[in-house]
Amino acid sequence: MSRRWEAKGRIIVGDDVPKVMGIVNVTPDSFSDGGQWASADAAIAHGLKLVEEGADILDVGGESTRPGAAIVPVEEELRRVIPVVEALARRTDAPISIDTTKPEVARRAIAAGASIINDVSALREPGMVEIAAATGAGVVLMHMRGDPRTMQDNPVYNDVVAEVRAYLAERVAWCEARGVPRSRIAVDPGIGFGKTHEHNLSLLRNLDQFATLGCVLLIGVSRKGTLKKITGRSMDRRMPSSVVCSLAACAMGASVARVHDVGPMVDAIKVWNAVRGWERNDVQG
Ligand code: 9MG
Repeated sequence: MSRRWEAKGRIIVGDDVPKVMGIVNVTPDSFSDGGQWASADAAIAHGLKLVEEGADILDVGGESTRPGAAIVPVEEELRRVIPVVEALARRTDAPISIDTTKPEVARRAIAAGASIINDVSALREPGMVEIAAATGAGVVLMHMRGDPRTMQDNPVYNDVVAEVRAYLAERVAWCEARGVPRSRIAVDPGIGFGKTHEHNLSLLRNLDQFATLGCVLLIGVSRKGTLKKITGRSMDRRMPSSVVCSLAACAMGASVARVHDVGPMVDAIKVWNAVRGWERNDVQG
């Protein structure tokens, strides 16, 4: 497993200590915290609080990716995220990731101070890979079957682990051929994106198989429906299961955990590191 991930010349992951990516949704309809941080001021305050709690990276998104979510026009997405990225880049040293599938949003967010593109469609939109190559941004390539409107309509795989792995391998090679080196790429199997509960569990049980892709592995399970299947808990009571599942993923090779509950996740990593005799290091810059 490569433990190195760079973005705009800065090392985001440079050691074996898992990093915490805090979620800043600037959306009225996100599946887990929709509406709570929808105004720019609220989202900025929330992002700063996550940094205080120990977030290594902030992931700012203006379009919900929950199952069935509506597409947001580019102007509206820009209106939501750019002031938030600008303010957070000014007020914190934490690397900022823009969660978008739209090249224009990525371009403007990077100009406003973001250094990572978190793209649930793995840079498939025309123009996106060129922006990543030209700006030196880090990227997250996530696997998704279909799109958020349709992805949970009876997803079928013969071998979910092999198929998701092959897709990510193909996307990594495709990006490399277009000027985005492997050291700037993180891969993500996309828990909950066009997968049943059994598919999600198979992926989580076999995270070691993604290690051979030679990229940092990022995992996002926070508050997801697959945790409800296991615990029966409603959204507002999924913090403990989110932390445990994210930590289990880190123990199986993930280097970055994308989470809502940054403080509890940071504590979990500190305890895990203490138990194994390590200290939690900060992002090197
Ligand atoms: C935006 N978004 C929602 N869930 C996600 C996940 O699991 N991974 C990544 N990379 N992005 C996500």
